[in-house]
Amino acid sequence: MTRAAALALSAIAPLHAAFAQLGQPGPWGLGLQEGASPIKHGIAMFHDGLLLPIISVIVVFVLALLVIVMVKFNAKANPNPTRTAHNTLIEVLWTAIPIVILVVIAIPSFRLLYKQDRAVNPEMTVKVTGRQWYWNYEYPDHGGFQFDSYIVRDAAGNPAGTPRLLEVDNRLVVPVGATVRVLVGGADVMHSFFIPSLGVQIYSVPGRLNETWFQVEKEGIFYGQCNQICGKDHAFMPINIEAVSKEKFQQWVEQAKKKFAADQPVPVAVAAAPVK
Ligand SMILES: [Cu+2]
Repeated sequence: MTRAAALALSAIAPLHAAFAQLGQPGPWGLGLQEGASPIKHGIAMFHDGLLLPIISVIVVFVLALLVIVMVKFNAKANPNPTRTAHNTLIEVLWTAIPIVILVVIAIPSFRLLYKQDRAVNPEMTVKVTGRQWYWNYEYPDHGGFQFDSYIVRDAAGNPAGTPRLLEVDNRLVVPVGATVRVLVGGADVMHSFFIPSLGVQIYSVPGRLNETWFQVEKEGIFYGQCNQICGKDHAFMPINIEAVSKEKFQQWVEQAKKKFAADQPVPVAVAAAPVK
């Protein structure tokens, strides 16, 4: 790693700690959120370990060229400019080197994208439906109960002790350590299911079922938000993923089955009409 890249990394590393509050933003936050899933670790490695060093080297190189040109080849220092029009070697180099750099970036990038794309041996599936302006969660492997998840806020934007505009009434509860397949659909317009600390971002598109997965590594609440402009309350449809132990998850499932037994999905045509 170059000195510039090492400097850039050392400046960012301590600030990662500012995000330790379970995936919500913190003061002076810079860089990526602290990760809690294998995909997020892959994304952080890809960014901090590969992209940032490459970008840093290119920035320093281009800046050095600019300074050299300004100092050595200004009108005063160099009154008789050369009339060179071609240099085959340089032209081959400035074509070939960027290609090599892009290939070096592309290979791990595609590897990560394909890893994100399909769950390998998922232990359970949840179905997520984006609606104007809330989320609907369904547990097809646990009897098929489903419920809506709305933002909880007071006049100041957040009830005491909860992060601003990120709290919901019903969380998406999952067991810690389990590979959870997520099927994402849309009921009205496009939304996006986005949980930065788990490395999940997938579009919720009407008439289409998208797939992704996550595996939460520690217990806690992981905050996310809709990430596709979807109407007037786009900013007010947060996502809470609560990772609990397998035993607690089973208890929650039993309670949720009773609690949400009467909940029926809102038909798409009704949901598409203006609500509230
Ligand atoms: Cu939205």
